[in-house]
Amino acid sequence: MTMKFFYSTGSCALASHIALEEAGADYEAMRISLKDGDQRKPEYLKLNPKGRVPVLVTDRGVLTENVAILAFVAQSHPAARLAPLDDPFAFAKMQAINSYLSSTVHVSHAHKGRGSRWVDDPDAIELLKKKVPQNMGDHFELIEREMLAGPWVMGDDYSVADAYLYTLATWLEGDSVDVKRFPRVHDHMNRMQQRPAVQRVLAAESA
Ligand SMILES: N[C@@H](CCC(=O)N[C@@H](CS)C(=O)NCC(=O)O)C(=O)O
Repeated sequence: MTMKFFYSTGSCALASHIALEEAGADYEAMRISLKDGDQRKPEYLKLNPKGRVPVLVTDRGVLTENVAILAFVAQSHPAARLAPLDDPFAFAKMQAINSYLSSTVHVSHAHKGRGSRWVDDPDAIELLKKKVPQNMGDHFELIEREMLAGPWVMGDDYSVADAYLYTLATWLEGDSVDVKRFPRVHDHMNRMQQRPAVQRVLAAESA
């Protein structure tokens, strides 16, 4: 069965989109517009009651959450070698990084545009926004120092964690953080942009 992959341009779904493309997966990309509120339409909420992207519809059912989709894509396409599949410890290390990106870095970024998830007071929303450059800067300092073995996140072998790190690194500029502060992350972004699968996905998402 051809899987259906729901994404929105400029969103965190880019990570899973790149992984699907790198895997050579049999999937159809379905674009929705977060700006137009497609994620809150009844048909979409039937797929993902959380009202978020990404969503991957498989022959076994629906998957949400980048961390889950990335692991599923890597494990169901072993020939693409997108994760250390034979090494439980290395796989867990990769998942630790993916979880940090999802639960900490992404959440700090969301304080810029989605502050009303946490507070109602307009002054408090502004204060959340104000803190974004510092938080994102702090997170990427840690990533630069501790989580990017180089040349890829896991060292010599490319993995789905590279797609995820790249996706969140593309948000830095909009969060008023200069990526050049982090030479290894900057170098990683440039290397990602040279990968044919990444170029195909970026072209498809911006078409
Ligand atoms: N932890 C989730 C986060 C998903 C998420 O927040 N997606 C955002 C786009 S980056 C979204 O769909 N936002 C729509 C909304 O908040 O209405 C994941 O990594 O899949």
